[in-house]
Amino acid sequence: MARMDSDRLRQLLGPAVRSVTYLPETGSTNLDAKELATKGKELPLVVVADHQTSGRGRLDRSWYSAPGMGVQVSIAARASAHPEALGAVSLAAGLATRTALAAQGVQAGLKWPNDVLAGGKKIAGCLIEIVSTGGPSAAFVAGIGINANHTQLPQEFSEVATSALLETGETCDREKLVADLAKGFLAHIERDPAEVVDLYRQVCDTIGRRVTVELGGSSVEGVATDVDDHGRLVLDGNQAVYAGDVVHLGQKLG
Ligand code: BT5
Repeated sequence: MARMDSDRLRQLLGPAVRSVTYLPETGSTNLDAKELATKGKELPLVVVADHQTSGRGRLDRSWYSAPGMGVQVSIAARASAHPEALGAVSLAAGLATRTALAAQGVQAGLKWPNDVLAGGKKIAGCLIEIVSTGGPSAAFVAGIGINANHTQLPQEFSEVATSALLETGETCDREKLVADLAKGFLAHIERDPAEVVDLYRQVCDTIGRRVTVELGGSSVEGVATDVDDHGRLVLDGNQAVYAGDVVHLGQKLG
């Protein structure tokens, strides 16, 4: 298995991150980061693994990783005390992933809230979880999985998923990808949440499309007209959706 160079990773991450935990293999980096944060480890902290045996998606779904191929990273940090900060955290994870992939030659788009798609296929996903550590503002873990150097993906989602290597034909630099992502994400969460939402609106591929949003048992359909200051998706100009799985039903409307 190709292992990340953890010394290089630490060097690229620099002093903005208080602690970096590199693991050749773990169950879930989100669980590891939550445990470290709950035990009072100084934030922000980063946990990176070359492989996850129980990688988690949203709503108890699972996240697939192939040993030494992907990027599995979790960043535990504290959100600002601003009421809109947590919505912006979710958008910031997608934004930072998109930018870090661009530095590896992958032009990706964002499906609300933070699925990262290349050529319409999922290349990365984000899972944000709140952690109770006390203190003046919420602590959270942002877990991001990126299909980096996979030469193929399991048949069950090969039609709907891709990797950086499959998109560019080049092996991507996983240590740099992690460092760019973590530093970009931490810079975003220092910003005014309204600024993050503005940046997000400029690159969100969902705005302007007819969509279905699956809400766990029910679904709504409409035209995604905006993302509001809380990071919610606005349908038809008047219905704000907090969470859900979006399906893009067509091209962007003029
Ligand atoms: C996500 O969930 O997209 C969030 C994934 C977050 C994974 C990271 S890895 C580091 C950290 N530690 C963790 O344990 N988790 C985080 P969701 O939107 O629910 O998408 C999950 C669905 O995507 C699955 O049900 C599959 O259909 C599909 N899927 C699973 N693995 C995939 C992969 N590697 N690439 C593309 N699609 C995948």
